[in-house]
Amino acid sequence: MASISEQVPIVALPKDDRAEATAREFLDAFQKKPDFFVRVPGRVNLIGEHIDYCGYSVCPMALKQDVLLAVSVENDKKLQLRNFDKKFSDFQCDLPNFEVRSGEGAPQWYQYFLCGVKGILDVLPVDRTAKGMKILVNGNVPQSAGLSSSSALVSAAALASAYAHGLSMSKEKLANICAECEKYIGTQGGGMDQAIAFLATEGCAKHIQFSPLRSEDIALPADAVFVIAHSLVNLNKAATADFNCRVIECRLAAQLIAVFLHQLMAMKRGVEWRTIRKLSDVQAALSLDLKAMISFAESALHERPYTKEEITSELATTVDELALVSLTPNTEHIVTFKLRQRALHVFQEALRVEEFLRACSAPHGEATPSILGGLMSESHRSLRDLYECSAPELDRLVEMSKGYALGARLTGAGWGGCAVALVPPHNVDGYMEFLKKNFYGEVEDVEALLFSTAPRGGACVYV
Ligand code: ADP
Ligand code: NG1
Ligand code: MG
Repeated sequence: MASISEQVPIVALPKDDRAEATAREFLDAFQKKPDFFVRVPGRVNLIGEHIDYCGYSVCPMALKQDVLLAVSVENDKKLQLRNFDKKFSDFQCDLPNFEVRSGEGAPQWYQYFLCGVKGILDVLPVDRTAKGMKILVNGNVPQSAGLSSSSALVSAAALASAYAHGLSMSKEKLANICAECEKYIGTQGGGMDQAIAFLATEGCAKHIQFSPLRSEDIALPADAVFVIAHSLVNLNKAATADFNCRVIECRLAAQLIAVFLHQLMAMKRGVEWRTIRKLSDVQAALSLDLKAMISFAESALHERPYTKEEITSELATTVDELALVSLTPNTEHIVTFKLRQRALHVFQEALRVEEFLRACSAPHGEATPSILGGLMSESHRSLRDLYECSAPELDRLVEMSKGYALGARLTGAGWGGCAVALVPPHNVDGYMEFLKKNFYGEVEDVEALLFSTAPRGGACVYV
C-alpha cells in the first residue's frame, strides 16, 4: 500500500481497550486479522452555526468520541460491513457499482458508509480496479445529536477506501471529497464536519474557511471549559426536509438580494441570480461588508414569509426553473420561505464568528471568556428566533446553564441534539451536578450525554 503519511498521519495502533475489543470483534466476525484501522473524530461547533453552506467560516473542534474502523483489503470486489453495535445490521454489496440511496425517510446506517466509498471510487484512476474490503465499524459519537457522527462515518469510509487503494491526497482534498459525497445521503451540508474531521490538531479549536478550504488554530482562553449536554431529543437530518429547507431558504434569499441590488444600484457588474448559490456569493459579487449586507437584508426583504409565486415573480422565472436551479428534491413541495429571518441570522452569525476570533486573537484578559460566552448566547437566540432550528428541550438546557456558564448555545444542526456551554473551570462540577439532578434525573448512562471536552486531533490511519 502506498503511503499517505505526509497527509493523514499513519501511526501505531494505541494499545487500549477499545482498539483491542475492535480487533477481537473483527477476528470473530471475519476469522482473520485486520490490515489496518482508521479513526475519525466527531466535532463540536463552538460558533458559526448554519453558515458553512452559505460560504461563511466556522469554529469547530474535534472530540475524543470517534468512529474507529478495523479493515482488511480483499481481492473479491465485495464490501462487507459489520457494526460493533448489534442494532446495526450486517451489510454486503458488490463493488464498484452500487446505489447509495433511494427513497425517503431515515437512511440506513450503511448508506452513510457507501457515500464515503463512492466518493473515493469516483476519483479512482480508470486503470485501477476497486478493491474489496471487510470492515468492522465501532463508533461512540452520540448519533443524531449535532456532534457529527454521520460525517465521522462517511469520512472514515472514504479514508479506509483511499488507504486500501494506495491513494495519496491531502487532508483538504479528502475533506472536500467527503463534503461532496455525504450529499448522496440527501442533505446539503456545507463541509464543516468533514473539514474538522481531517484538519483538526490536538489541543486546538480551528477556524475553518471555505473556497478554498483552509484552517487556522484558535487560541481559546485557558480558563474556559466547553461542556456538552444532550437534550435527549434526536433528529436524523436526512429523515426530514428541515435541514435542506434552511439551505434553500438561504439560497433563495441570496438570489433575491442579487436581483434587488442589481435593480437598485444599476450595478456596474450585473449579477445573474442563476449563478448565485450562497449568501457569501452575493456579498462577494457586491463587495459589501457584513454590516452592509445586514442593513440591506433588513430593508429589502419583508418579514412575511415569501410565497413561491412571489419568488418566481421577483426572479422572473417559472416554478419549473426554480425547482431546477434552486431547490432540492425534498424541498420542491415547500410553498413559503422565511427569507429575511434566515438571511439576517446568517449575516449576523458570520459577524459573531469574526468577533469571536477577534476576542481569541487579542491578548486574553479576565473578560475574554465572558465575551465568548456572550456571543454564544446571542448565537443561540438567533438560532431559536430567526432560524427556528432549536427545540424546547435545547432552550431549557440553555436556560438552565445560566447560573453556571458564561454562555450556551445549541450546536450542530439543531431541532434536538446537544447544547455546548462555556463554563469557568471552578463551575464545571457544579454545573454538571445541577444538570444531572434537574435535567437528566433518572436517565441512565449520563456520562455519554453530559461531558466536558478538550480539542482532539483529526483523522488518522493506525497500522
Ligand atoms: P449527526 O451527524 O448529528 O450525528 P445525522 O442525522 O447527520 O446526525 O446522522 C446520524 C446517522 O449516522 C445515524 O442515524 C446512523 O445512520 C449514522 N451513524 C452514525 N454513527 C454511526 C455508527 N457508529 N454506526 C452506525 N451508524 C452510524
Ligand atoms: P450536523 O448537525 O453534524 O449533521 C449539519 C451539517 C453542517 C452544518 C451544521 C449546522 C452535514 C453533514 N452537516 O451538521 O455542515 O451545516 O449542520 O451548522 O450536513
Ligand atoms: Mg450529520
